[in-house]
Amino acid sequence: DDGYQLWLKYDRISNASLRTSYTRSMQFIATEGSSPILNTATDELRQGLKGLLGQSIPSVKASGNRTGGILLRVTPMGADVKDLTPEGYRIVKRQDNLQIISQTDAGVLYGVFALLRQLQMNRPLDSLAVVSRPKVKFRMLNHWDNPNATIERGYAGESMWKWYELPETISPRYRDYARANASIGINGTVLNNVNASPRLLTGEYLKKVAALADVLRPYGIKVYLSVNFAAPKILGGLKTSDPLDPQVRQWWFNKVKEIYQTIPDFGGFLVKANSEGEPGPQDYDRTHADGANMLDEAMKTYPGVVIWRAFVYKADPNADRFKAAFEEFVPFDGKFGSKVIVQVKNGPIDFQPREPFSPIFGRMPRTPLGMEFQLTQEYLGFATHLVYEAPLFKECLDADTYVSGKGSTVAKVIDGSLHGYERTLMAGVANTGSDRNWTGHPLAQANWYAFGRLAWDHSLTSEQIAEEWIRMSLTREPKAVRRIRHMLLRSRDIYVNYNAPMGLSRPWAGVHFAPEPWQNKSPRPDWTAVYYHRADSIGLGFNRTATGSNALSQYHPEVQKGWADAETCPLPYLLWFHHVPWDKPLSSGRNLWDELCTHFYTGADSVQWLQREWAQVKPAVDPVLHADVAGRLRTQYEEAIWWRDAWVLYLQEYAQRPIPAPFQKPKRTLVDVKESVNVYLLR
Ligand code: BDP
Repeated sequence: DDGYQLWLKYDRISNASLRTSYTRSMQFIATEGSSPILNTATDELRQGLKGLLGQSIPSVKASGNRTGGILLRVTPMGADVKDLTPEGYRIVKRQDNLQIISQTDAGVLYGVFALLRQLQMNRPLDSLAVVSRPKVKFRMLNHWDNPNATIERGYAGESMWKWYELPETISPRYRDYARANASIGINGTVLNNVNASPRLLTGEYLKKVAALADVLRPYGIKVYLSVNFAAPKILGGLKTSDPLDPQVRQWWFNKVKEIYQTIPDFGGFLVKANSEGEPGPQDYDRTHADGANMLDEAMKTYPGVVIWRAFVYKADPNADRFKAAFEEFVPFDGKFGSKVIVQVKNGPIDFQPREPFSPIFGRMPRTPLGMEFQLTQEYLGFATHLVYEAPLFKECLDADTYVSGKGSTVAKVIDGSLHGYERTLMAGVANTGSDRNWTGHPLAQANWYAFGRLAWDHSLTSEQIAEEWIRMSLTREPKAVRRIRHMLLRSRDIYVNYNAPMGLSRPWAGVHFAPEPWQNKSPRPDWTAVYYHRADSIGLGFNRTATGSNALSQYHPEVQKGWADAETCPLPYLLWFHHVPWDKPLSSGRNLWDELCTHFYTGADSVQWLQREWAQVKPAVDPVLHADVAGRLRTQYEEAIWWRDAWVLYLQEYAQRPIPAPFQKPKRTLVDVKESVNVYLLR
């Protein structure tokens, strides 16, 4: 297996008695009614059962009086569905049939995948009954794919979308992509980069988008587009893109109409405006609300939504970038139109290996806020480092904002339960590409999987999700499952330890990969590395308390309490909020310098532990895949040492302290490391 089938392998269940007992209850599939999505559900169930049970199960129109089969039923009302939301499902055993029931066709499809998942996990028959409803309404991938097939921050090959071949040629991969997403409950996909080419909005490209929408529709997935705010000027030839200009408004109105004529169930727009050089309403002295509300109005009579990103920060040399998005957005709470969702990155800076949650969560009670996570490993070692991201996502979702008292978690903001948002959204910046195994690093498939599962139900644990993914994708051998699960669960902390421990962040310049903590030249201070760590002869870290930038004040007082005092601030967040003297004793019993070194060294050493564990599971996983991951782990180890050496040698110049025992001094000098990084940075 080359990884192409992801978690949809459906290998025959090896336990013969379990297979027999499943088969006895799965003599036929009866689908009540017919529609593209219901047909998909039936086909998926047949295909899955064929693999798992090793025999073809007939599908029939109605069960009649037969028993021992599976019924797929859509019923908009009634006792079976009244506790469900539209996409939710119920699996029950009744009159000797297993029934999958939902208010909608899509719900039945999700129920089918849930049943198949349980079979793949070899769960006993009597535990198959479940009820499930998605906690979030819009569960979508954001592709940062460009029309020229490159992917911004993509590490798994080129774009999957063959724009030059569309709409005439439909790659079979599109359907396989749809299956994978539907199987984990993803129901939307933004096809193109947030740094949006206006090309996608042309009539020619809308036909191509429509062709993709046709493939995704039977899987319950809608397409969305990122739009360039200057499109009225660039495409429409207007003199302005001012959101209050009547001609501009008319242009968008016409464009939306054209889109819906081409794609009747179009999902909506995603907008990056006035961020990192992209055009936006502020170019005309208008606000984010003015911009979003113009699109909101154009969308009024259509089903789509307007997703407006809050990823903004100005080129102000004296500002703390941490505070920027909050300052620009929170004053507009309640000012956005009825179709708008504001999409916020999980942390205040930018997808760092560990960030505190964005202070915006909980502070805009009258504006639906969506979550943006990044699956692609822009700051997590690209495709050579193993980082299972579920613990990162959970850390943010489980964080307590305290805005309505204890227990006001970010998850409750996002699922709408805290502030009564109806439009709820979780987005993941995709890690997929044209690589045969979809994600470059074979184990990075787990991040795509985990994102979908958490968008559906954020109360699942990282452990549960890892277990599912491993058993469906890699092996069912219990010892190997346990080892790999442990590897996945530890991987993110291992990476943080050698890359950005204790609240360090962004030690990069342009390429977000090679270590450059010394990087201090850029047109903007907040695009240097030294801006973030602030190393000097006294200590390290960014003072964001009241004596510094006071970014902490953006959080609820209870949250501030946890982080405001350097004596009690948990070590993983210490340098996010404090400038700490090198010799300061910490709760660990070590001083700052020694503690940092411990993280860098043990982090890098732990990659050898990953290698050893992986070697142990060799008999239980596919040999080609095993060799692939083993190779990547070797590279990861080299690079972890590279990171460790870069950090300790660079910081040592400020700290002026020896490497503490038992750790050995790096074999190279700082000059050596800088040279190796320069080679890496050559075009
Ligand atoms: C940063 C990426 C940049 C993206 C930007 C964004 O470096 O490529 O365009 O985020 O999210 O992380 O808009």
